[in-house]
Formats: sequence, C-alpha cells, structure tokens
Amino acid sequence: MFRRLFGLGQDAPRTEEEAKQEEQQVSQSLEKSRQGIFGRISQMFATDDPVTEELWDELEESLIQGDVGLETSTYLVNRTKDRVNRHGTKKAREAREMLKAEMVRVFQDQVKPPPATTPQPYVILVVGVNGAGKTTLIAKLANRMNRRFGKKVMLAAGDTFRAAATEQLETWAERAGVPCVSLGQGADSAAVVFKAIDAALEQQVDVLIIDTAGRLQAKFNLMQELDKVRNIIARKLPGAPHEVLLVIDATTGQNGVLQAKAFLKSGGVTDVAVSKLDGTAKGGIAFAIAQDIERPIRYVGTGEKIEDLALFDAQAFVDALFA
Ligand SMILES: Nc1nc2c(ncn2[C@@H]2O[C@H](COP(=O)(O)OP(=O)(O)OP(=O)(O)O)[C@@H](O)[C@H]2O)c(=O)[nH]1
Ligand SMILES: [Mg+2]
Repeated sequence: MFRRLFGLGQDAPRTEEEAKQEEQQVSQSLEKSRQGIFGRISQMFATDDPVTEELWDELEESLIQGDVGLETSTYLVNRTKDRVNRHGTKKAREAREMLKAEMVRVFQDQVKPPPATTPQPYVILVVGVNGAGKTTLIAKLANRMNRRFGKKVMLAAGDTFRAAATEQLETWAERAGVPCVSLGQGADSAAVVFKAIDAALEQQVDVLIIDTAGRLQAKFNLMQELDKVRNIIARKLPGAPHEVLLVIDATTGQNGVLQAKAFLKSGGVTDVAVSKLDGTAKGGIAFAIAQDIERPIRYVGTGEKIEDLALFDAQAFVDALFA
C-alpha cells in the first residue's frame, strides 16, 4: 500500500523505518479508539453475512458516537453504500474494506502537492485556541526537523500575552537544541516577529516557527492580533508565512472543531495538526476535522513528550483504527 515517505513543505523525507515507527506511535495512540467504537464497527463488519439496512443504520450511529460528526458520518455511509451497490458486494467483510477506502478518501481529498521550491527561511505560524497544544507541537516539530533531519530551526515567542509563555517556549527550545527569539511577556508580538525574521535571515535559518497566544478573552481580540502578526510577517518577508498551522485538540470533540473554525474566518490557515490523539477514545474526530476545516492534516501529537509526533498518513490512520 502507498505510504507517504515524503512529507510536504519542510518535512524531510522519512526512511521506511521512520515511517514504520511513526505508524506504530499513531497506532498506539489509537488504542482507546480501537477498544471503543471503532473496534465495534470492525466487529460489526467482520462476517460473511450480507449487509443489511440495519447494519448501515448501526454504522452511522456508531460513527457519530465516535465523533466523526453527523454530516461526515452520513456522507461516509452513503458513499460506502453506493460503492457496495456498484460492486454488487454481498459480504459485510468486503463492505468493510470499501468503508475504509472511503474513510481514506476523506483525508486525501485535502492533500495538496508539495511546493516546487522551499523558501529560506520557511516560516510557519502556529495558531489555535487556548491550550490546544501549540507550544508543545512547536517543540516537537523543532526537535524533529533539527535532531532528525539536521535542519537549522529557530523559534519565536510570539505569545507575549500569557504569563510564562516565553519561558515555556525557551525551555522547549533548549530541549530541542534550537535558538529562541523572545522579548518577554507584555511585549508587542509584532516586535518579536520582526526581530525573529531579522535573526533568521542573518543566521540563514531553514525554518522559523512562530508561537502565538491562544486566549479567547473578551478584552483580547485574538483574531485581530493574528491578522496583525500575519501582515507584519508578510511585509517583512514577502511570501511568508509559508504555512499557517492550526492546532486542534482531539479531546475537545465537535466543540473543538467549531472553535477551530473561527480561525478560518480570519483566513490564512493552510494546514492542520491534531494534538492529543492519545487522550481520546474518539479518534473519529480526525474525519470531522478534515471535512469541516478543509485543510490537510499534516501531523498528529501522540503524547506529551518531545518525540511524540508523527506525520499524518491517511491509510495508516484508517488501518490502525480497524486493526
Ligand atoms: N497527552 C498529550 N498531551 C499533550 C499533547 N500535546 C500537548 N499536550 C498537553 O496539553 C497541554 C497544553 O499544551 P500547550 O502546548 O501548552 O498548549 P498551547 O496551545 O500552547 O496553550 P496556550 O499557550 O496556553 O494557549 C500541556 O499539558 C501539554 O503537555 C499530546 O499530543 N498528547
Ligand atoms: Mg502556548
């Protein structure tokens, strides 16, 4: 089966072994989902019996329970049903394979071709609601790109709002072995970005990753602030940010997807990372994310440690849900 060895943008190519290891991480983090709803779906379709209308109903209900979302669940059931009818498939076991293929398609519909050239520095702006896992993901990305693929990475502490946010990022930067540009709490985040881009150009950094605040308090207009930061980046470095990565916490379910959608309105989101996959029994949320956010899922967070990051691979993800 096709396995994506080459990632997009700044993902360095994975070796076959690295790909396998990351698949294992994803599979482990889906253990709860497998023991729950998805294991049950797999069981439902594990027979040689013909597929009945009741089975389709039961499937739809289970998908919704698994956080796939109402719309996406209906879509998946209808598409699978069509495929089954087209092929004249009789056995439930065969229908299961068709369901899996349709599930993979939900993700692959969002995949885009990698850019022909990679700008330097390649600037990634990381956004998301409060506590989504932005800072942790940045640390994981920096670690992956620096330690595993030898990229020159720099971080920018653009969250100047929350107390200790700068220190948190600096600590992670140290662990990942990369420099971090900061001006401390209360500073203008635009000033941090300005300084960081200057430093990245001067030091010929490959990848600059910018952290942002995730507060949604009344007095603090997060979206306005993000727009401002994005504009500053673009003015300072035409074409940047090359990637606006939206982090979504898998454990927050449909509500989390709804909140994340607010970031699409202010525009600019190009990619998605799903964090805390290990913390939910409803891994089906990834389908709702792909369908509702309409951006490719690039990474998944599989734990709290700096190594707990995997490239998202649609086929491996679906296989792991049904394993
Ligand atoms: N289990 C698990 N925990 C995670 C993962 N990613 C992040 N976390 C935890 O989620 C919490 C919040 O993570 P942060 O990275 O600080 O989130 P943030 O979006 O930067 O938060 P704010 O800056 O406060 O908006 C921390 O306790 C992390 O350890 C993951 O993939 N798995
Ligand atoms: Mg943070």
